Amino acid sequence: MSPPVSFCGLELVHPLVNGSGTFDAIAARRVFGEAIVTRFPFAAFVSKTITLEPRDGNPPPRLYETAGGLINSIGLPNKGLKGYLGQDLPALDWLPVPLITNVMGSTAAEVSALVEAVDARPEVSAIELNVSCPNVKTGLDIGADPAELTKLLGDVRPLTAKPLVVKLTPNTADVSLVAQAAEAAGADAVSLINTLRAFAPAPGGAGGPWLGGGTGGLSGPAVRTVALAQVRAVAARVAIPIVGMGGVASGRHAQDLLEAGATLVGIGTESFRDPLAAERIGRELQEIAANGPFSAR
Ligand code: RRO
Repeated sequence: MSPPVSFCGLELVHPLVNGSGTFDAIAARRVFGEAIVTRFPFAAFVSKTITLEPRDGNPPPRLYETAGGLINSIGLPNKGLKGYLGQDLPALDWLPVPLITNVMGSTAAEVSALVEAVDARPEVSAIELNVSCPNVKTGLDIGADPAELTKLLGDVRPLTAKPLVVKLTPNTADVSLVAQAAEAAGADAVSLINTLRAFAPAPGGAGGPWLGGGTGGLSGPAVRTVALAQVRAVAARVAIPIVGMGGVASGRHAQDLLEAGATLVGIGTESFRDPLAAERIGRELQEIAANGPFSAR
C-alpha cells in the first residue's frame, strides 16, 4: 500500500482518487458486486458533476477518439440536486472511502443552493466546485477569470465548513493566477486539469462538428504533459493542496504529478479502459517508492 495521505483534514489511505465523471461507483457496484466494496480502487470517491435541475446532457455523438486522447461532450447529464440527494446518496451508502460531491451552477445563486444542500448531508466529506461553466452574462468560463472566481467564492465559501476544492479549467491564459485567486478566496484545495477544449471534425468534410454538443474536452495521454506544466505552475504559486490529474495511466505518471507538487492524483480516462486501473497504478506507485525513481519507467 502507498502511504496514507492527509488531505484537507481527511485521512486517505493512499493518494489516488478518480477524476469527476470518469468512474460510476453505483454502476460499478451493480457490475462487480461486493468485490468493488472490498477492492475499491480510489482513496476518495468524487461524484459526477451535479446541477440544481436535472439535465439530459448533449445529443449524441458524445465521444470522439483522437491520437492519444478522447474528446467528450457529455453535457452534464444528471438527476439534479433532488435526485442526487434522494437516489444517489442512498445508493452510495456502502462506499468504503470519503465522498467528495462535485457541483456546478451557472449563477452564484445556483452554486450557493447546491453547496448549502450538499453541506447539510453528513455522507458528503468535501465539496468540489466545477467552475468550467460559462458565466451567463459574459459567456466566459467562471474558472477562466480570477475576478469572477473571487466573486463566486465570496458568496459560496461562507456556506460550508466542509473542505471546498475548486476544480480548475486549463482553458485560461494563466491557470496559476486563477489558483491564487481561489486560495485567497478561501478554497481549501484546487484540482486540475479539467479537459482541454477541442474540436472533432465530422467525417466527410464541410467543417461541421462530429460531436452533438459542438466542441468537447480532450483528456487522456495527449494532455499529460499539459497537466504536469499546469500543476507545476500552480504549485509554485499556492500553499493549499493540489489534486493533479491529466492522462495518468501508470504509477510513473502518478509519481510525476506528485513530484510536480500534487498531494493527490486523479485517474480519469484510463478508468474507461480498465475500471480497476487505479489498483494497478497504486501498485506501481508503491514499487517506485520501494525501488527508487528509475524503477517502473
Ligand atoms: O459533462 C461534461 O461534458 C463534462 C464536464 Br461537466 C466537465 O467538467 N469536463 C468534461 O470534460 N466534460
